[in-house]
Amino acid sequence: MGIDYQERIPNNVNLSDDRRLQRALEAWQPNFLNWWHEMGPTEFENFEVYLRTAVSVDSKGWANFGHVKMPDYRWGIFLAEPEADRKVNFGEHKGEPAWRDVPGEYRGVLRRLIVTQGDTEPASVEQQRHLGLTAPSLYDMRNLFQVNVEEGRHLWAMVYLLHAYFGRDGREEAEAMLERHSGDPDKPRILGAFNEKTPDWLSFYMFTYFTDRDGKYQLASLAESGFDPLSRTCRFMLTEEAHHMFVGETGVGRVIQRACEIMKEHKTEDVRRHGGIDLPTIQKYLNFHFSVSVDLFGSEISTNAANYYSMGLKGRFEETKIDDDHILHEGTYPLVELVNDGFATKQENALTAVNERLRDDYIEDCARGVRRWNQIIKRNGIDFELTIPHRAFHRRIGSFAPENTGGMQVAPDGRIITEAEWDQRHHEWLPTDEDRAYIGSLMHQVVEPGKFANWIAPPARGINNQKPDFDYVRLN
Ligand code: BYC
Repeated sequence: MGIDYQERIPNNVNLSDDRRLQRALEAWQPNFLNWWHEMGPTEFENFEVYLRTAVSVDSKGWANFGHVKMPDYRWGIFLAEPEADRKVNFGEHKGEPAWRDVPGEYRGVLRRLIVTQGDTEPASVEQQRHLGLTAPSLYDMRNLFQVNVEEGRHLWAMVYLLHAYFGRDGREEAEAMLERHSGDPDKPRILGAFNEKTPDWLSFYMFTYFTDRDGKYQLASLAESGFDPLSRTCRFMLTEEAHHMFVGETGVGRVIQRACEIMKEHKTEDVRRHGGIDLPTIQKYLNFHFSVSVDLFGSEISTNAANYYSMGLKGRFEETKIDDDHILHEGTYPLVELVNDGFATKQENALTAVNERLRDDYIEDCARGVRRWNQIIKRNGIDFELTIPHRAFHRRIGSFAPENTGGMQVAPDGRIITEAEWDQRHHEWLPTDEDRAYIGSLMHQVVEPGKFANWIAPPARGINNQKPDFDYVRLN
């Protein structure tokens, strides 16, 4: 009897007609499920979770809500609808018809970009795999699992491209994505931030605010790609990414709200004494997650990035809305650099500076949400402001990484400091072991419907307009 592919793997890529792709995916799927069982939220496999599942890309199909056990979630393959007569919109091939197949001369580079993107998706599931055990409410637990299954789906999206367009080496890369693991000393994930731990819920909210936002900007740049299947895949992924950033922004916002309530109620700044998370600790977590996430944009001056652009494979954020020649042989872009004991802005070749331009777009977006967090503090009548640290603070990649600054370090306010001052004061700026232990001590699972841990305020509204005491996860 034939398998109903539409039922098992919802898709809009005509999977049921493509025998070669079916065989490749059928071979990969059991390995994916094994990986999910071993490296995903293992303890929660048997519980029903109120998940949103995409079964098609139209407005009705992409948000179907219902209680599902996570291993039964239908990881589908969806590409945004094709645009008629789409062209390559930038680089040396500008104006040529967009590619429906992999341009032979760019095969290796394109595969590498897809693998780097794909590698982050299972990495984040691995990083978050134990958080269900300490969820501050059923609402939050459900959001965590929604994020997890969608990151799994994003892995499927990249694996689809590898299987459908890259033959044998694509299949090998798809396997390797299940073999590297976050933080594994021998086979780590490719990018730095995806080997960091996400041990507690404050880290999770910061991760979904700052690191998923890198995902938004990277996916948006890949959505400009001249390789049309990649563009269409990323466009659909972006619709899901928005929810992840919502979880981050509202999550941090609720922790801030609760800190303010405790400060007002007890007329004190000692929020910890009353079991909340104090604003200075939130600032330290923000500093950490912002700095590891800005590293994800690569070096300020990058010939890799220039090549991706000239080849027409990875564009800039909202490429077609930018008013220039989209070839960038001549334009310049302002770049902040370290000179002697201060910063100066230098005009760089716009083509080699595309990473920095994307980082600038990202930082501006990050700052908007931080302003909204500050509004919460202000509305509560409290005199405190969260700030985004200077872009050169605590960097490991690019021109501000210590190996490229001759040992000079940068404080969050942009002051250049010696290594000795850094050693003395970094505990004021980044979470210490003690801070992490305190946050860890607050992490206890709350599973009574409608109840929330003491350190976080309830959300303004439920998912899909559900009532506050809705059973988002059925734990029995
Ligand atoms: N960590 O010219 P450079 C997401 C390497 S997040 C470690 O500076 P390039 C998500 C680089 O590979 C979005 N290594 O950088 C979020 C290169 O290595 P080789 C993920 C790094 O290549 C939350 C060398 O340093 N998607 O979706 O211009 C949850 C010099 O390279 C790092 C993408 O990233 C680092 N941070 O740019 C779930 C898009 N940075 O050549 C999901 C695809 C650089 O010396 N990736 N290196 O061996 C890219 O476009 C580029 O690879 C990067 C780096 C922007 C990441």
